[in-house]
Amino acid sequence: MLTIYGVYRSRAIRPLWVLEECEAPFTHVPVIQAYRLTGPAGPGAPLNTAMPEYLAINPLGQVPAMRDGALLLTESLAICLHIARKYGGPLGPASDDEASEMEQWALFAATAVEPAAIEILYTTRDGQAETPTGQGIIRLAAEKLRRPLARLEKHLTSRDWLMNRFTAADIMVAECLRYGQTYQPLLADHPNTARWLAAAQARPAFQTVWNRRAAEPE
Ligand SMILES: N[C@@H](CCC(=O)N[C@@H](CS)C(=O)NCC(=O)O)C(=O)O
Repeated sequence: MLTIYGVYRSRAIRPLWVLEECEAPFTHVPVIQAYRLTGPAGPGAPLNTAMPEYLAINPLGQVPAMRDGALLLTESLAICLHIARKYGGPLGPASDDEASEMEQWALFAATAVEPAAIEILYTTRDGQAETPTGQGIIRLAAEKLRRPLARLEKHLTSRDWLMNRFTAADIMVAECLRYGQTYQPLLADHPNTARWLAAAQARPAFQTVWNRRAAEPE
């Protein structure tokens, strides 16, 4: 049985969304980030990323991780690709070319979108979005996203999804872009991308994982 380690309030939500879409059975081990706990090593602390038993699974001390038989993966997008290919049916690639296309979108998500989008998330999360410093950080992050968003916007002009149907590519890019979504001008200037992201997030599988995320303690 496939096992996913990581709470919904983490990048584990990416493969958990893929699994929800493909309705594949799995075991969920809700490992929480140690930095979110006051006493991660204390008695009664929940299973967390700093515990030796989790470091034995991922020495980086980060979630998610995935075990599938003898295979252990510790990168969220690699896990998404694996699940989509092996269990996802149409969510995964139907040919070698589609596999390459999907890998391209995974790398685009991780390198062109996530680093700047997460600056927006962290600045907002830390209550800095309205301060002059925070606004500067967010404007700079939005500028870093200008070309990736222009690329997405053009690509989505005549398409509903990144590939010729909804796939794991949409999940990976949508989840990375979500980090920047709180900054309204970002999507206001990119209507095709806004329409695509809204459609992805309206899917029942996303709504399910999002509600599970909301049910977890902040
Ligand atoms: N590139 C990794 C990043 C994983 C990551 O940063 N996970 C965060 C949670 S979203 C984490 O576990 N942080 C705990 C820590 O860094 O101490 C991936 O995409 O899986």
